[in-house]
Amino acid sequence: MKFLVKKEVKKALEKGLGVVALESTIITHGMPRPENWETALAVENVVREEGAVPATIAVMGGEIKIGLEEAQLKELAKFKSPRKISRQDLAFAVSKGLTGGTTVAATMLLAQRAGIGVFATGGIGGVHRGVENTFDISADLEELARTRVAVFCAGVKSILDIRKTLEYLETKGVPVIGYQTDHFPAFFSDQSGFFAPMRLDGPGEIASFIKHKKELDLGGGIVIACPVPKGYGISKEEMEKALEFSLKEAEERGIAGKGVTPFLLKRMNEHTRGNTLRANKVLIKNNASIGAQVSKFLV
Ligand code: PSU
Ligand code: MN
Repeated sequence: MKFLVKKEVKKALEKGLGVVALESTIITHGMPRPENWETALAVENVVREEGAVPATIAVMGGEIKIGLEEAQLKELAKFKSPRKISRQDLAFAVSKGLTGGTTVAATMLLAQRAGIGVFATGGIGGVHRGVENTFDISADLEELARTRVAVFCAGVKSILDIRKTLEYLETKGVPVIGYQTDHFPAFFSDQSGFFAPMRLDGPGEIASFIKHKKELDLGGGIVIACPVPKGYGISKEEMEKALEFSLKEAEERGIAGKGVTPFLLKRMNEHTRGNTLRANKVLIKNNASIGAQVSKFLV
């Protein structure tokens, strides 16, 4: 098996510099072309601007890559039918020499193996609406319960059942922190109608929290929920309307399993005439920036 850590990332880890892991399903399945490639590159640059080193994680030709060169990032963004690789798919992708984006779950576990403790993404997976019929609960939640990585995200996608997702995380003992907010954000909008169980207000506070959690040897991850920057969110009404249409379509077309999230994201973007994509691009950069600031406090 090839587990390849990019030179720049390896050096940074050896020197104890800040490193931020980035997921790649958002590139392969979360955004249309060419925005996927532009955003992937922009997010890496944001991390660099904050003085940390980005490590986009993916599987290419069956090789696990911790950090991609620019050309590889482009290749992944343009790849014809990339896989969506979660924990369940990892051994299959490696053994068959496949190429694909790693989900939050797979990226977390690979980051931990590479010694990276900070990870930024758009939104994590969670408990889907209608779970009582589908049993659809993202592997991201189980990974958060078992893998010691701090995940910087914009909360939980509004396409999910947010109440049940928060309950699940509580059951699993995963701390959920609102970053500079009392409210738990809902990805495209800065409020979900639920409070965040905890609130912290700066990179130093987050770093201190991470250090103490480690000292307590609690295991498992942390969700740091950063609201979408002001002016870029979408109103609850617009989102709910688009979601209602999209969910109905998904049901009619019999979309299931790992296809659900990419389908809903795509249709939501079409229904909102690009507003969800616009929000997505801004919020992922914001999360990466906060993650990078915190990573420097941890060294
Ligand atoms: N949020 C986005 N775009 C995405 C995802 C989340 O804005 O593409 C991806 C993440 O990789 C996350 C995955 O881990 O969706 C969850 O998929 P599922 O619900 O099938 O577990
Ligand atoms: Mn699922």
